[in-house]
Amino acid sequence: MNDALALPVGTTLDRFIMKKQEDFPFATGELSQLLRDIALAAKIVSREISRADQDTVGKFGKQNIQGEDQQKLDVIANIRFIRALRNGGEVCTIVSEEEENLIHTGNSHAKYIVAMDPLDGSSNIDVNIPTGTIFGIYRRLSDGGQEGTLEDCLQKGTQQVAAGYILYGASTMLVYTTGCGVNGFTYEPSLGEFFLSHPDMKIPDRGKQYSCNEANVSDFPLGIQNYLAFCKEQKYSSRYIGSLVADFHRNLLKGGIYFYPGSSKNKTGKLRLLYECNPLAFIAEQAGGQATDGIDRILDKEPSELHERCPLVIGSSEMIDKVRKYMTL
Ligand code: P6P
Repeated sequence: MNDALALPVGTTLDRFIMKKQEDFPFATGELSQLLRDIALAAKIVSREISRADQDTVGKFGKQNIQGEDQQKLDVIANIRFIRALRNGGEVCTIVSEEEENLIHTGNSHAKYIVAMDPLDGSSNIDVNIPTGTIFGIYRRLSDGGQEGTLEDCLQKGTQQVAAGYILYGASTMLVYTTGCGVNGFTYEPSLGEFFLSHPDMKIPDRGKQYSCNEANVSDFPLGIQNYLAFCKEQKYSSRYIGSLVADFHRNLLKGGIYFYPGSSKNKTGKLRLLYECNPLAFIAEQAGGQATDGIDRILDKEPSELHERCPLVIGSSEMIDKVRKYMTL
């Protein structure tokens, strides 16, 4: 029984974190503090996004490791999360989409690693479309007293101790799991607090919505093309915002499937395993859904590089099973 059901809607995030910590007698409070640090950065980034003036909107003028134009808010969000995690003291090393190499915080005795996409979908900011932060949290494998290692950061998704996302939408929401279900919190800017609004979130086993960029359909694997044809035969609705966190969140609430498959041009697709696929896969599974590369479970994948990409099919369990059938015909 998830004890979130014991906590009423309206419980603050801080109270919720403390309550959950009580369930773990040996908890030291470090993960609780780390979650608070993430929530703090989320509040600051939410304010920056809603402000969106000439200092924050538009291109930064450089490209990130992915060769993508950095938006000013990409850089701002990256700095804000790194600063919050460094000052919070619970994280020794960070993997960020915006940084080619590992970021060592100086907290050499801290036991956690964070892999994050500080602001996914940032090219949508200028047109006021929702964006999101995605994060996964791991325990370091190396001994304390030194910088985190590459091995610490290249752990399988099953090793995540927590994962979540912040959706900067009509309202700002923080959704996370520590492996005991998924809970959603809505931010009230006038009070500066996140409040429990979606306790014990479960994704419906099936839905009638699919999210993909159909412009690429001719490059999709045949199995995916056939599944897409099936969706149209079933008269499902196409819903593609172009912002992964927003599409994922809608499918989590209503049921549905998002897929960014590999293609003939790009076998591993566009999304990154460490800080986009793994955290959302952990959440999807904790909510009763699935996440695969079309066939195999995302969380079982053995990362080999910090920024490696991976095809992603994620959402309602029965829909993911159907894709697997088409992919293995
Ligand atoms: P495309 C945003 O850049 C992102 O990483 C996801 O948020 C989004 O779902 C996808 O890429 C959109 O990619 O190729 O369809 O524009």
